[in-house]
Amino acid sequence: MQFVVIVWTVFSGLLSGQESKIKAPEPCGAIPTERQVRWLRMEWYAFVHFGINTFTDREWGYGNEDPKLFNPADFNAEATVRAFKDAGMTAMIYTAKHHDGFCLWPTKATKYNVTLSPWRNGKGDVVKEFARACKKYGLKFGVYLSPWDRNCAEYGRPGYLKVYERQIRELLTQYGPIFEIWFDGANGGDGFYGGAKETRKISGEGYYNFPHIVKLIRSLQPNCIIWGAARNGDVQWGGSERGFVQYPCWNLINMDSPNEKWISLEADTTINHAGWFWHPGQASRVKSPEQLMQVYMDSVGRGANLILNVASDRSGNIDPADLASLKTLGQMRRALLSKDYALHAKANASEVRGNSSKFAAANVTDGDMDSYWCPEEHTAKGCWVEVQLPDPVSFDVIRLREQIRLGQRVKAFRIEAWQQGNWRVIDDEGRSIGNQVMRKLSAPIITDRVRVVITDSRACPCLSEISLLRYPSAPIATAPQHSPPGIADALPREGWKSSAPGADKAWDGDDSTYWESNENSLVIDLGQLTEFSGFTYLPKQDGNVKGMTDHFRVEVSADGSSWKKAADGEFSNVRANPILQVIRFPRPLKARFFRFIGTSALEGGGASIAELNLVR
Ligand code: FUL
Repeated sequence: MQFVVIVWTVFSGLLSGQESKIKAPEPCGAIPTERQVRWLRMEWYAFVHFGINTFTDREWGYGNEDPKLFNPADFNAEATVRAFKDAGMTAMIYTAKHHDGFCLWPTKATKYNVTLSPWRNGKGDVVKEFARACKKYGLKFGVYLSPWDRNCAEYGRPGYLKVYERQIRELLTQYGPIFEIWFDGANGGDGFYGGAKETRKISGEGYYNFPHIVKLIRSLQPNCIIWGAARNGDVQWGGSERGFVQYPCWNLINMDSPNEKWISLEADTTINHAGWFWHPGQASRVKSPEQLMQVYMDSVGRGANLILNVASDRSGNIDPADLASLKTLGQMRRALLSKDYALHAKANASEVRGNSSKFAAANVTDGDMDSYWCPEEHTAKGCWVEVQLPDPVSFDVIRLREQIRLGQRVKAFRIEAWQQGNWRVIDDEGRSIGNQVMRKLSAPIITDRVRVVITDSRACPCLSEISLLRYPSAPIATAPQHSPPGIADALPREGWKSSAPGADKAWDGDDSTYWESNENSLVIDLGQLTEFSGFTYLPKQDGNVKGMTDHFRVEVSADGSSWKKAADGEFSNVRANPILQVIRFPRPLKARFFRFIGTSALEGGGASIAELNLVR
């Protein structure tokens, strides 16, 4: 007996000696920094837009709003952060300064800040309260600091860059660890600029000298993820403000060239259809938990991170309708991730690198994101890894992860299930994996064997996890009431007339059609004298921004010949986020004729409207 033990010890010692000689594959292409790896594992977190716009019903402040307007009655950072924590979020990012330039912390860089507000008698600091609450509840904290500043007299000139740098320094030295700093890409345009009230265009993003800013941030907080910054940072915009990224999703820019660089994607969107800031009446426009779950699948489920905006309202808390949707979304996400049927299941593979346990198939079901299965070096196509369950189970989501520290490799894969003695292809459209991909089947499938066949890869694949999950349905009892995007108090549009060709497309109830004209105005005969107190404008929805009205003037008339102005202004942010715009007049008015004038359009062109409504 003793002899057997000695022989086995010597033999296995030899074996593991040999095994340890089997080297891990070389990284393939650009690889993420540890900062980026940690960040990708955070998956999803909140965005909080809260500032002067919350009190003016605007998306972009002009920069001359009275600081006294900022006066939340009952700001409660802890309640907000607790709600994020309960939903399973890992962090929050706060808009410390939006394009209006109003700073929500007592900065020394500009007078235009929260000390001028009556809130907490001018002694308030929103950044501090959110940072503290995050620390208390174990969430990470980040800041959004708009480069565009419509208040600063020096904006567009070298003087502003000093102001901006000082703001960065303050935020990164006074509030503890900042996990991410967000530099918005919306830049330059008209604004207050210290009273100049003019349009200031900057000469591209070069104006901010981002390489310098990145160096500064790295010196102050080396672990801080830098969003945007003209691709000088760690993470870039997901490409839409609707919370999805394209699939395949590559964390690489300049892929396959000597300048290949790892930059991850962050998808951003807001929990309702009302905008980034809170707006009166937005409760009816909250997205349903099912829609938000889809957003999660189209962002996190494609290998990006998701930042979901849940704005604070005028009291300084989350709107109850948003909160209800967030809560149910959190429950649905938890339900999705709560049971991995593949965890600790047996696994085998077409081949294993050096036959080493370090690279064994079982690594894909051990629940450890760092261990991985890997075939021989030369095998980039046609290899497979299989999961064998003790009993058949029903699932409809397959989650895969790559060991991204060795680069993002897999370019194509298919998934097969063992059914009636054959391998049946259940998904043939896998085109990227990265940190994770969640492939949802059109219907649940029952099987006890699943395999992933790698059909193309940049180098031998290194798969760290295979999970089999069940997609959740909304718990009906807690799902909030919600209505489709729109506005509850819109007036009927029957009987509207216009002599302009195609005008009726602006009120045909079909969001996909639109009126567009080089004449930049549209006169509508409402058919009778009508009382209304505002209007809504839906920008065209076909993704082509050319000709999209972004500044307007509206006029009204009782007889169609003498006109008076009802409102003018900006449809803020329609380029990136072409959602319904709600414009309210200071007081209700009566008119029979309504004239919409597009005073400027994106990328030239006249004016356009997908849908127009008058509101009671
Ligand atoms: C955009 C901004 O213009 C919006 O107002 C919002 O802050 C969004 C997150 O980024 O570019």
